[in-house]
Amino acid sequence: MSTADLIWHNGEFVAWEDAKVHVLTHALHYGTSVFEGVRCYETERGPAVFRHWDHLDRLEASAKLYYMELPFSKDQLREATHDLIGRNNLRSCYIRPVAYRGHGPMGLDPEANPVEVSIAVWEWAPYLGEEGKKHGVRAKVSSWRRISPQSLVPHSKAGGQYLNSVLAKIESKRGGYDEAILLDDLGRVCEGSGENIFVVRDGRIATPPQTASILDGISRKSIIRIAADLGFEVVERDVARAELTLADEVFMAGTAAELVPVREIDDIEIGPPGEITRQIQQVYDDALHGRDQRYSEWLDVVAVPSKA
Ligand code: PPE
Repeated sequence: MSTADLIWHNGEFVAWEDAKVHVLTHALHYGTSVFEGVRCYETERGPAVFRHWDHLDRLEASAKLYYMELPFSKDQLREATHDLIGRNNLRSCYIRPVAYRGHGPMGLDPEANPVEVSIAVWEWAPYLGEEGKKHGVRAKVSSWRRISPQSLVPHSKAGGQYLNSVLAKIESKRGGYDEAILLDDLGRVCEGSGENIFVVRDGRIATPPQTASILDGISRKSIIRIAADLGFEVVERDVARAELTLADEVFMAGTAAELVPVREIDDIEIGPPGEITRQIQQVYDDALHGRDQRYSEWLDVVAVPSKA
C-alpha cells in the first residue's frame, strides 16, 4: 500500500499524517464503526468509481443497522470522494470511507458519541496478488464460524464484526494458505474472510444466498449479472462444504481482491483456473476498467480532477 497526500476527515481535507483520532474514540474500544471498500479505476473516460452509489447505499445501511446516523449525505460523500481523488492526483485507487462513534462518553451506550466520517484513498494492488488472480489461490476452511445473525448483523459492514475475519485470516496465513473460507453454525458455506464465494459444477454456478450469513457483496452482484449475460445459470442457494472440493471450479470475489480463482481447498486440488472462471474474470475486469459498454452505468466517472 502506498500513501496519498490528503485524507478527507469530517468535511475537511487534511494531510495524510495529520488524519488522527483521540485514543478514547468509542470505535477503537468497542468496534463501533462501519466502513466501505470501494475501487476507482482508470478508464477511457477518466478515473471512475465502480458502483459508487451501491457502496454509499451499503454504508448507510450498515450504519442504520447499528443505530448510527451519518452526518453527511450520500451526495456529499460522493462529491468528497471525487474531490479527494482529484486532489491526490490519483488515476486509480482503493477508497475507504469509514464512519465511527468518536470521542465522547465511555461505556457501551454509544448514542451520545458523535458519528464521525473519514475517507482515505490509496493505490492498492489486488488483495490476494496479481499472481493469485492469474493462477488461483490456496484456501482452507476455517475452524472459526462466520458470525451468526443471532449475535451480530452479517449484512452490516461493521468494524467490530471483522474480528471474525481477522481470526480466520490469521489462522489461514499461519497454516500456510492464502485465504480462509468460513462456514456458518450449521456447516453451510458462507464466504471468504473478505470475499464472497462461487462454486461451478457441470457448467452451473452456485453461490450462497443473500439470506446466508454473508456480506451482500457488490462484486458478487456484478458477477451474478455478468455470468447471466454470458449465458450461465447462477443459482443462489445453500452450498455444502463438500461441494467446495467436488467443484470443477471455485472462485472468490470482493472489491479489494477482485475476482480470484481458488485452485486448492483443504489440501485437495481443484485445478488451475477453469474456463468459466476465466470468462467471467475477463468480462468483470473489462467492466471495472470501462472496456465493456454493457456495464458503463456501473462507473461513476470522477468529473474534473483538480488540485484546487
Ligand atoms: N465478504 C466480506 C466479509 C467482505 O469483507 C467483503 C469485502 C466481501 C464479502 C465482498 O464485498 P464487495 O467488496 O462489496 O464485493 N471486503 C472489503 C474489505 C477487505 C479488506 O481487506 O479490507 C473489500 O474488499 O474492500
